[in-house]
Amino acid sequence: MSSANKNLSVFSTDGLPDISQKRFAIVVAEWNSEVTEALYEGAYQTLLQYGARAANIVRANVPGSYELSFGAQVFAQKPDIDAVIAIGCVIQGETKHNDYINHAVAQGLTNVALKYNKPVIFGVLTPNNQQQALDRAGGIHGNKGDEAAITAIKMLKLK
Ligand code: RBF
Repeated sequence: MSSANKNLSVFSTDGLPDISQKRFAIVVAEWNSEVTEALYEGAYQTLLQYGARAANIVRANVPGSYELSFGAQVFAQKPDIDAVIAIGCVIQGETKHNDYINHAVAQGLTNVALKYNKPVIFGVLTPNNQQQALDRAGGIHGNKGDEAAITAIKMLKLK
């Protein structure tokens, strides 16, 4: 397993840009909310930690991860939004719903980023079970929400 024994929230933060004037949208799926709330907190606090202003961070909820693409598009098309972070958690079940949702949201978020020429970050966990999700939402493998925020900041530097 690629993430075994790694704290995924250890990342290089050298040379991050000034984001004090940047505006962020965080779109959060309500499914598996124990996980997605923890991811959101990680993303939100990390943006603040690296210089974003609270007034420049907007949040919107969508019912499930499948709806993240549309939610991301609503914000990406706004001229005053610089980057969008999509937060979700799709847990594998007995059927293949997770495959369909994961592929759709990955493709959908990519499409939104390319259409609006803005960073749209894939902060979606795709675990086999709840424990794997919790391990990556503030547990032994760090918080992927933190990483999503850092990724957004790094992508703004690229732009
Ligand atoms: N949404 C999630 O964000 N995470 C899930 O684990 C999840 N599991 C689902 C399982 C099934 C069988 C279905 C039908 C939907 C699931 N959804 C899940 C909701 C999905 O993202 C979306 O909100 C709904 O399909 C409505 O478009």
